[in-house]
Amino acid sequence: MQNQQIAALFNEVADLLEIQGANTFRVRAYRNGARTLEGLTVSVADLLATPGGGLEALDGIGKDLASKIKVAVETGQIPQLEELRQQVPHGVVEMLRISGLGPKKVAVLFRELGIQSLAQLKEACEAGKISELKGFGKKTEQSILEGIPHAMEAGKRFLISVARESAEAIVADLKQLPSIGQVSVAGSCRRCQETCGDLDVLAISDDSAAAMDRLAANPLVEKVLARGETKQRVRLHTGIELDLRVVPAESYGAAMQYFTGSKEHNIVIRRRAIERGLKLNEYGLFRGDEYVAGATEEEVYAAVGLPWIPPELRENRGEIERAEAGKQERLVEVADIQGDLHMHTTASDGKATIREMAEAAKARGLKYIAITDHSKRVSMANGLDATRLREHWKAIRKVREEVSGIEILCGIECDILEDATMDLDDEVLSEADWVIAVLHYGLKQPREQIMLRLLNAIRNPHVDAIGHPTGRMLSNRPAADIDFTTFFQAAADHGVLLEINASPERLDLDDIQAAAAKTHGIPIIIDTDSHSTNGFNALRYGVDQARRAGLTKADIANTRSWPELKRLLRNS
Ligand code: DGT
Ligand code: CA
Ligand code: CA
Repeated sequence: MQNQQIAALFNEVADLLEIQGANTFRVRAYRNGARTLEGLTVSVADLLATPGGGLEALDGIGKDLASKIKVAVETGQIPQLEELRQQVPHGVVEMLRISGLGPKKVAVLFRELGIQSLAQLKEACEAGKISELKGFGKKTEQSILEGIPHAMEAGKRFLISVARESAEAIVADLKQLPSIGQVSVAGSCRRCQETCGDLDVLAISDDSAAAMDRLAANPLVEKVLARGETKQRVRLHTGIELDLRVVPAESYGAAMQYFTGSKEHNIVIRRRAIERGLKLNEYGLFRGDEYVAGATEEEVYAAVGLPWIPPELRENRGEIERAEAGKQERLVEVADIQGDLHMHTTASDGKATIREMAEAAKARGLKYIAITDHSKRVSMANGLDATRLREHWKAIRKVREEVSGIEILCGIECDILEDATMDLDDEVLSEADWVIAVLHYGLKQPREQIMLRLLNAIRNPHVDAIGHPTGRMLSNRPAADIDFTTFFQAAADHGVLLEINASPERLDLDDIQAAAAKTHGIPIIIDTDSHSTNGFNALRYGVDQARRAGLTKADIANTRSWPELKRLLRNS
């Protein structure tokens, strides 16, 4: 079991306890533990394996949680959670995916109305039963009703961060087996999609039984759902299901190509094979009955007259035509990124100090960072007013003096308020090195008001970039209604940069929007929005999103040095 997975289980325990009305301190203990695990750079499994590894010494992890982590690493389970899951129906937990419905409200729906599923919740809303409950009201009822379709969709898929961590752990474990040659993840996970419906793993072996036994014994696996000659389907404790397919070496490339998808991409590739008198399937490329190729993806693509195409692009959105015309460009890579312009510290809702963030960024090879804590509107996150912000900047300048080898910018993540004004006035914004403007509240406003807010922010002479432009959260918050053509045109006209926020919950802009922004000539920044020193781990998800948008190093502003990036800004 990996950190993120255990953290997810702890969060689930906390949710379930809270739904049951348990003591707040108990609930908080699990949430704090989860947050600590999410923020760790080392794996808990390694900590446990090191004598005196110091799990208990970690912030938020006491004796009790430490022993639960140990059990989770060894068995893939938290026994208490299994019990709680028996007590609270799964459908009740699913209601938590609706934005605005926390465990306390869900508990009321469950206890007072006996609602046990999203479908029942929908019925109750439509019958007007929710608004009759104490603490709910008509507005809440309407907002719940609107959130149900999104919650139903989100439930079927898993965030890429969760999916990939599981997939990589399983691939690494299968690699240990001597009878396995190559093994790799395929499907949407290999294409670096934002979310995955299930995982697809391929392995070369002539002993498929050994491979399947090994997978079945993996502590991440909850249950074997089906097992055949060459294919096994399992469910992991996180809930995600995984297909393992065992193939012979001569089919590996063809199988990787086939099972990486997407279906839309594969249809065109297969058609190209047919046009060349070939037949392509997951076993290989054939002329009649004669095997022509299939051991590597490169030879499969070459046989249909194409260079190898990066998995991130395989959506049949023009990548095949570009590859054919020799117009494949080198996509941006994690190593190209020189700076990170969106992060938090203990001044607002971050876990680390300015200095800790700077040291961690430097250790990862970043050359500059902007500290962008929240502005005052975000009171829940201890947002800063002008006075506190100026104090904070003073502290940042001090750290800048003390830490060499990295540029530390005095920034701010400034809310664009519901009435389209900025949360901080121009005078204080004008003193910042870097201003990233964002929508946090009122995301459900009508398109006209959302656009007014975004356009006002873009026209504000002190705003350098718009962060997580749509405001969406993949698991529970739909995007704001944006007229993208107008938005991109305005950003391009005023020299405002746009962000791909790398947090796996956000990945905002998405691939299609980021590609559209590029056609307007807008430089994109990829930021981690780190709330701890481990937040920098998210960079790869942002880079993957940019790659799926077809973006190159030149398209990403923070692949430049800070002085060069500054030249892109209108205030330079
Ligand atoms: P997911 O799991 O919903 O996140 O998305 P994928 O892309 O991983 O889809 P999945 O797991 O159903 O199948 C993996 C890949 O296998 C898919 O991307 C393309 C290929 N594939 C599966 N079924 C078909 C099919 O009926 N026709 C074609 N051409 N390809 C298929
Ligand atoms: Ca899949
Ligand atoms: Ca699958």
